Amino acid sequence: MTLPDPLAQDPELEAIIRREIERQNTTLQLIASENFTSPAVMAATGSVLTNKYSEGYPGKRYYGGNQVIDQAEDLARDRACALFGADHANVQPHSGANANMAAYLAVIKPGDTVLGMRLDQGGHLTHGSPANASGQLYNFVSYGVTPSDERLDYGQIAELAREHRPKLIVAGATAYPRIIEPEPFRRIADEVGALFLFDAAHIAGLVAGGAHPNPVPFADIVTFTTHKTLRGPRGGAILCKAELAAAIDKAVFPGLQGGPLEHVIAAKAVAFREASTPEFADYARRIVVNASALAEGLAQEGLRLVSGGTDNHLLLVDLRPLDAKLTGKVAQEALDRAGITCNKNTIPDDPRSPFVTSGLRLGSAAVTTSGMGPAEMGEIASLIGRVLRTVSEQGADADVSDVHDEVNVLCSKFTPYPELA
Ligand code: DSN
Repeated sequence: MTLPDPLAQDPELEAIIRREIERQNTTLQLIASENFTSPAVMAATGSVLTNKYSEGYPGKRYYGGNQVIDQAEDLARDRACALFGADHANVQPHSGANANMAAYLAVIKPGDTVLGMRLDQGGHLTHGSPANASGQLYNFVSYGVTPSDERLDYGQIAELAREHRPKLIVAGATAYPRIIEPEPFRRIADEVGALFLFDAAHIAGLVAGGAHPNPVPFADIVTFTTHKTLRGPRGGAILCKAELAAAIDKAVFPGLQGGPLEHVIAAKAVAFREASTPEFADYARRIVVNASALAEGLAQEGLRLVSGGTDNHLLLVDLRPLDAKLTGKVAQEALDRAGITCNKNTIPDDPRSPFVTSGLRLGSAAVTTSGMGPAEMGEIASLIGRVLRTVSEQGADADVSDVHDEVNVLCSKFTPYPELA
């Protein structure tokens, strides 16, 4: 695959895109919410479907000329339903955040009580953070992980639900390395008469590949993103029970969004098809194997894994056992200089602010896509250990170029887009 010729007429932008291809091809991508999507997904995203206005839904559009677009959106909806075993799919949300806000708009009213996981315990902004519209519009009551094992305690969540009688219970996380069991949430929701929303943004690919329990049979609504472990285009989607279909669709459009991005919806259809193959199931399994291998390697480097390890694609690393003064911010910047891309992250009950943090969040989805396995995870753990020890001993601006050279060699053997290089 080559870049489209017309881009050559805009050398300024072409150079920027080439620099980003080079960055993705030559450095390690360990951000837990990122992946390398396929050329087919990128081709659909870059297609003429971007030209069409199609407010509404297949068969019920506000503008003419949607007879072909309808087929693409129907294909995406049908494939999403088949992949996850859902009654209904809305594939129009531009992002996971929009999917969550649309779900709230569909089933609760401003001021209603909702139970969700606190952001600094692993939840998401849209799970009631005061900085987000969700926290401003709704009365979120938060649960977190236990101080003892840093895992969800379904008994504690049940107690909170009994005390606060929420209208909606939200499960799901952006920084929780363990399996989230949908079944106990369903039981709690039934006991207090709440609806149950599972935010599967991070784990949608693991669910599709059979490497994480599927929340669809248990939840009233499942929201997810299509670009993380699912490896599709950047975007969101909502699955729901048949009886909520009309409310969900109305909430997405006209409730929250305008014209859908039909080129992205077509790319979602491509990704749903890719995710339904045996190769993808094997990919999902390898993501989990690689995350475990990375966790083991990092523990050997003297780092502490929040909750002691991982069951999914992500790891939360507590830097303090290696160096109590080393912050996530300094670690992220030093790793960036070494060609290792990840993000600083609060760990449960972190004494530092979200801009500084005591931890790092790492994920294995992208490096697994590029073909790496457990041996490379061991190598990456040792490279990370070297960078962190260097900054710990020599200061935040320490030279880590020797590690960068080794990262380049490793990436030259596992290049995600060799055809674009
Ligand atoms: N930005 C996403 C993540 O990294 O988990 C959450 O929205």
